[in-house]
Amino acid sequence: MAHDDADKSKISRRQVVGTAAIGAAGIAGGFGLGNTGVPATAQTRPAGRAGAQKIEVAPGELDEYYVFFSSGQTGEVRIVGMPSMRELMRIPVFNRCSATGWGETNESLKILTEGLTPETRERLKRRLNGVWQNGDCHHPHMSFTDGTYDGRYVFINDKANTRLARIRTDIMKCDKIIEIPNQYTIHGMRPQKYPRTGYLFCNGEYEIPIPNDGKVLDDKSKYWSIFSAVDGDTMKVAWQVMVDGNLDNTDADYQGKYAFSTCYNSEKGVTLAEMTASEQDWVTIFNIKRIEDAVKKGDFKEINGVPVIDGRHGSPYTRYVPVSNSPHGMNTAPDGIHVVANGKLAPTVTVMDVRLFDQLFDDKIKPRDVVVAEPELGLGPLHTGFDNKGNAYTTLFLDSQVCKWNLDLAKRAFKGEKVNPIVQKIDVHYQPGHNHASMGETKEADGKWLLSLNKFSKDRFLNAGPLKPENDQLIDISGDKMELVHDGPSFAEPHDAVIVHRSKLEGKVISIWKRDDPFFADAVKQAAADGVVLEKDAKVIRDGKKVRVYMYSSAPAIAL
Ligand code: K7E
Repeated sequence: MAHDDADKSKISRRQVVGTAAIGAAGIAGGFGLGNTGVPATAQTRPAGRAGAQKIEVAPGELDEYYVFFSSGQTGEVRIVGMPSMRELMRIPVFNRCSATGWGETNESLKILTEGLTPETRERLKRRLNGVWQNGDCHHPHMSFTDGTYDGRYVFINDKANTRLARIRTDIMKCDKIIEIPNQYTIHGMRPQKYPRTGYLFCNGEYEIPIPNDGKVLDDKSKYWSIFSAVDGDTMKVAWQVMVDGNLDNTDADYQGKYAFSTCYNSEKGVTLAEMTASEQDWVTIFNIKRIEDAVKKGDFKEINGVPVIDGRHGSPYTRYVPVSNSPHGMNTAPDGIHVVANGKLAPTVTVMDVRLFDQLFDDKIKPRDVVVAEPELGLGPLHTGFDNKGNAYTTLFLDSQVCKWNLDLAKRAFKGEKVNPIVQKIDVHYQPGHNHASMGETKEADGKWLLSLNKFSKDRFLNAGPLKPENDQLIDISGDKMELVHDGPSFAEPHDAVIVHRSKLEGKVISIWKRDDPFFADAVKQAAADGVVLEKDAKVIRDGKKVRVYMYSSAPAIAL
């Protein structure tokens, strides 16, 4: 903990890295080994569990929080109890699950195919059994009402095949999947927080020709990115905005007026050198009211059944705020005022004040005038979480640290006062992407726990082969100092999670299926047509080349 001032007596992992890197033996032994041959992590780890809050959940006790994790290329959503960090359930979405039949049953195949574009359905019909075989889940988010979780749905993106899925939280099953036309990939995805969800904002990260009908293949001046708003109730695309640059992550305000996305490659380059040439890229701000009015008055082009609005530079519907090169995470603070764009290639994060956005859209101020702080935190700032005391927690990917900093101090420093906004840095193991504070993405942030989702572990778990587990580390943030209290291995690659207090789901998650649940509606309809009473008939119906078997089971007996 080299940067933890109170902890100077302990051996720094950074010092150990420096020593080990000198000799080949050190390199062969990995950077976790110092002179003693004991993993550095074992030396720096506190002997007993630190932190003021209890993490043990005794037999018979329940966790206080649900954590909904994405899973990267695994294509599913996972439910973990916090603080015990026990995995409770997996929800198959874009993957095939032989334990539950997802991707095999008629019900799941219908959900996996009915929301695809006609072109994709046609394409998949001829191969791949009619469905995509994978997905890439980055961003799970719960629906909101009035700035906090309402326990209705969890939404998850598929970056690989440009899909958005909805999970019903009463049964913890996916009930809708749609493919979004006119864009390629959905990366950043966030729900509207106010008045409710409402919209799901989906960033089309990669630029493509619009429409992408195969006519344009190599003229990059005809390639654009798309920002989509999907109606979470109907799961239909409400509108899209064509913008400059590659959209990365997104978030929404607590007033229901604006959404905003980080953007890289403002250069419109195609090689790495071209894409990172400029000192600055930008945050694109979307004016929801103006866009809705544009849809009403017809200021759009309809492409593949969706109103597409021109939001490129000079448009009344967007504003572009310059920030340092290639910003990544986009996080609105629970105070409802501050929005943080995380630097990625720059060591800074940029803080904007949403109360200034009206004036920006009315051209009374310049884009950079909405910036109220820009603290330098360390190398590779990716994502920021928040407590309820005005502090922010930013992951530093290259430094492998979480940096705790204070919003108010950062604003004062930006105005020229000699104050240091950095409160504390803590080592995490290693390479953190997202982090999350308990309820920290809502107005009800409670400042109790922080999860650091680290993309890499070494020496933290029993060796299970060359592919190391990732490491989701639990940090107690209830006191003045962050304390690491638990290491949790996880399989590829969660990226992101949301931490939902269990009270948000109490009484909402059912234990027994209702007989008339729409999930089974087709089977119930077919049974009625076959003259079968589902609860008591055991019958085989032969219908041409199809055979339908009806049976019930009441353990240990099976009806047929
Ligand atoms: Cu930073 Cu796709 Cu949210 Cu990964 S993204 S870390």
